[in-house]
Amino acid sequence: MRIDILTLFPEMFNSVFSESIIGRALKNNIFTVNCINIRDFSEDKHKRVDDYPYGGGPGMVLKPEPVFKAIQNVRKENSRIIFLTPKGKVYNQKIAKELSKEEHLVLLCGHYEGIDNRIIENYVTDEISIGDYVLTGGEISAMVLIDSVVRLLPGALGKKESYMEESHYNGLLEYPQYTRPREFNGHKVPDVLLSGNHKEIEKWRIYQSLKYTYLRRPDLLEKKELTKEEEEILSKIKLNFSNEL
Ligand code: 4GY
Repeated sequence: MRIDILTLFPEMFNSVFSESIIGRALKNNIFTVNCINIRDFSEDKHKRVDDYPYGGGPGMVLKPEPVFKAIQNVRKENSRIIFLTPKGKVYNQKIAKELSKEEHLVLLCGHYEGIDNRIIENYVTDEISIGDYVLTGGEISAMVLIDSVVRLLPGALGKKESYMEESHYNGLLEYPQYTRPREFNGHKVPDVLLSGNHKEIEKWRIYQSLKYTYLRRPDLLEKKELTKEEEEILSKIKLNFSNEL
């Protein structure tokens, strides 16, 4: 996969690509990335990229010409040209999986009051929101998207880092994790995890996943098809915990 980032603040991405799992995936050629400064495509001698909004109002708008030129400079036949905006489709793991199968992502990061809408209407293929809040620019959203997509690329995660989506917990909240010591500040690790009884451990984990999902994200249970065993466990959870909803 190739990722091109169009931004006014390319330096913001330095730490993402030098540190951690994403940095390692880059070093291992799991993907390639290129940060392009939209200002490099400014037409005038003062390198201006913003202007006053037609119709009045506060703030400034990113001019269309430098953004268009930046897009033309990187776009290929099959590029997804993604604008990060609170007006976009709300991002989730399903979209991350879909994007991880693409050959080329172009991430367009806006600033000020936004980008001239003619760019969005005519040259952007996807508008994506990472959640219902407003940031000062699209860079952090682009980082969220990159992190969540790159970890799905073949070879990005080590064996020990393999991800939950692979298992049948898919679509449920994760069960709780514990490590040594067995007792910490008087708080003990659940006995079943020390029992060595793999069947019981598996049952406990399913129970925990279903319980957390029922209490915190019941909307996820609506979407998911449960096995007969899971349905049985869930009905017991409902009897025990409906008072905590
Ligand atoms: N929420 N999801 C988001 C955002 C900042 C003005 C357009 C979000 O994705 N991006 O808040 N972006 C704005 C800032 C220009 C982008």
